[in-house]
Amino acid sequence: MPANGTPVRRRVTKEIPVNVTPYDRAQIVERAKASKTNTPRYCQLWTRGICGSPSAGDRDRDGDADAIDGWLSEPAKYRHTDRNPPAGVPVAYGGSANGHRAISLGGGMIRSTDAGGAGKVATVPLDWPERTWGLTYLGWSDTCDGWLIPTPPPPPPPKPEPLSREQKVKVVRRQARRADAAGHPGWAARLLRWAEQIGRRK
Ligand SMILES: [Ca+2]
Repeated sequence: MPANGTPVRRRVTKEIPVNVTPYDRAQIVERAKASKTNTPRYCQLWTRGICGSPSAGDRDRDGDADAIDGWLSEPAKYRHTDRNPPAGVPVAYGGSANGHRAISLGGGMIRSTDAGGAGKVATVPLDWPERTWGLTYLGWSDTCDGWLIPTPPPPPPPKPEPLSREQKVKVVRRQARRADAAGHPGWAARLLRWAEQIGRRK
């Protein structure tokens, strides 16, 4: 506290909060695979429903909140144009009035509305909407309608194997040698007795 008694205030630069989807990438893959039917032509509604994202609104003011609006709503830094989308993110296609959106399953496959016929969700290759509907692949995004899709938490590290009796004896003997070398013969003797005790344990 400074001499005048006023507490020091630290200026903290806060990160701009980012909205996050309620499902992570792994959960989105599971949700997409579990979905079998869709309202025909409502690919954007289905995609954002799988991700748990809000509507992107009608960004280009053509009267529809569609896949094109969804793609336009993704922040530039979260858009990628490569053809290797990871699993659990939206992919987008242009080249028609409404465009198309689907969910990447990874490995070049997507889960797409109307791909099994009108109203039927199916798993097809990434270029299927291009070959079948004449669309153009635009890319994939880390976000869905601007909400960041979290990656699943890493698995907990494996628990270390418990030491065997022989290993414990070795560890304590080593500690005893170190204690002796460091000029603590009494402590070294106690450690050696302890090592003997461990060695005798059944
Ligand atoms: Ca629109």
